[in-house]
Amino acid sequence: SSHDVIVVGLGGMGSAAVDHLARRGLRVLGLDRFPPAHDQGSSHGGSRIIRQAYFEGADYVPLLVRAFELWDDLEDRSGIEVRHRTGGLMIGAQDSLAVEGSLRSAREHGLHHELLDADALRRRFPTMNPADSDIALYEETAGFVSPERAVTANLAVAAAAGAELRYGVQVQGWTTDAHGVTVRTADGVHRADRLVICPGAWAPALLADLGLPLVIERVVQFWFQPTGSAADFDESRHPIFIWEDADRRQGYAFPIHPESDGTVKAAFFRDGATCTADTVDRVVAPGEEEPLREFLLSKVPALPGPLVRAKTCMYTTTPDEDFVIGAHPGHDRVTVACGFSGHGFKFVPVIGEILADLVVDGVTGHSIEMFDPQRFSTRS
Ligand code: PYC
Repeated sequence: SSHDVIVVGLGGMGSAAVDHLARRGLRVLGLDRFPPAHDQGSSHGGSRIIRQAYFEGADYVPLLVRAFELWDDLEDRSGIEVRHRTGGLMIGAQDSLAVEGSLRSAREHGLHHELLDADALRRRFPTMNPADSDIALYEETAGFVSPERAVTANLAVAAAAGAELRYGVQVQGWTTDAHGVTVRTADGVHRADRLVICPGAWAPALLADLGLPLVIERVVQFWFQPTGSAADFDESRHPIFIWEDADRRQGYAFPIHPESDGTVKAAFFRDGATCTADTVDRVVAPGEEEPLREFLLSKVPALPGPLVRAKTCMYTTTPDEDFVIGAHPGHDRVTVACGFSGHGFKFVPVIGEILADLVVDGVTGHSIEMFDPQRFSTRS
């Protein structure tokens, strides 16, 4: 066949996969049902947090260290600015997951960080109104990336390295045989030696045979105009933050930046309503922002001013909130990456590297045991 590998899905993960595969000299065909850097999946909205003191688990830290190197490398190779270094705050009670987990990761991996008590937090970041019992871990290298710019950069360098990228092509199904893979689309059939599936929220359809216990969540991102001075929320002085309350709800926000139109983006992390990618209600109802507004009002009082915009996005969440990456258990020519559970985008370039390792070498030097696609069916 004319291609070594077909990559289905060119969102965050698939766009990184076509980049890393094309760089290694493979003849790559990338397919997506939407235009480049579209807003129908999970890789849009102008900003995604990046951080290394990872409260979700210290095992993620080596991947994050590599991802940060690769974000810089992507900027260098593409000439497209993707990364904003704003610093980041994980805030909550001493025993909150946000604080305790990030501190554990920072200490275990020797990551540079500062601990701020409530007074120090108020002094240093005057927009913040913590309870006296709140503390914060500050990480200077944290910040955010633009998902649209990241996807655009990945696709540009992949195309420059020879990848053939097709958009507006819906994949209807795929099969494998002794000689290769066949991908059926509305436009016809494509053959290759191998297949990489990065389906995002379409995983239940494109990977139905895996029987993964995924929940697709509808999450809403809200853009507020601060009531306080816009300068106080500018990325030059305001960090990203994730703030956990006594009910373990986590709200997060990004500072104002040149592409945010004077607004601060904020949302709740996780706890979206269950949906499917094809039937998700993309209309945001009047008043949907009220729980978030109330959450933010006590914590960053000048943040939630007039609501300027709101937009839905989707998470593809696994029971343990760890990713699904590896060989398809029933098809050795097929590699899958999905289930990023609302915290995957910061890993995008290292996932591309891992997928290229798996396709080209059959193994990767990165630790991916915890992402085993078969872990949910293994009886212990
Ligand atoms: O992964 O940092 C993250 C994140 C924040 C909100 C949603 N995901």
